[in-house]
Amino acid sequence: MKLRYSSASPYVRKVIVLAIETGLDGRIERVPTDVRDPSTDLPGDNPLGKVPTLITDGGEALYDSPVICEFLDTLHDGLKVFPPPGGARWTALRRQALADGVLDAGIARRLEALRPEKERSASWSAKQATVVNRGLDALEDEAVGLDGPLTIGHIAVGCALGWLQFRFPDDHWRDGRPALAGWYEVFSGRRSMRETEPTNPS
Ligand SMILES: N[C@@H](CCC(=O)N[C@@H](CS)C(=O)NCC(=O)O)C(=O)O
Repeated sequence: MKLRYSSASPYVRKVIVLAIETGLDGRIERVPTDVRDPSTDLPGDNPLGKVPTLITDGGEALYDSPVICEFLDTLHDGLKVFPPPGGARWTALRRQALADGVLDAGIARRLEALRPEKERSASWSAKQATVVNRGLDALEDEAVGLDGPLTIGHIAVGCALGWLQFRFPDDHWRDGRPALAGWYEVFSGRRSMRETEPTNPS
């Protein structure tokens, strides 16, 4: 399998963390992909032009990160990070949606800040910041419940928090969220998280 990736993408990080946790990492060749390069051939694999995109051994291109993660989870015999149908599954999927939604808003805010100053919208940026903060507050409220077996929800939350720390260090997401900060302190010590710290693409 081939994974088209960027070293800064939190969605890519979800896939690689899952692959490390489930012992699949050695089966995935990582293909660096610059999504901002106008000449990239990425749209040939993914018309949305986004990473992560996984090319399976059968040659099928899969996206986006929730789909890739669920596919990879079918390829190993260990503890599944997508629980079987039932309450635990919906909680895990909802947490993934919440964490991915925090990222979507955070990335929208970052892209807005990268536009030429006269094209930026302060109200749009403020709206995205509100979404991020509401999402983080919701995660703080349920942080105690994050103890328990590893699921895709945990992986997504960990990657979202790590990305916020990477891109918005001055926002101090931990402030006022002691339970979430405590959970992340432990979670970010996992080998899969330590080996996938975000970096700016070279
Ligand atoms: N919902 C997608 C989001 C993927 C995404 O937005 N990836 C970003 C990198 S962090 C990207 O490739 N952006 C390129 C673009 O939008 O042009 C997922 O979960 O995989």
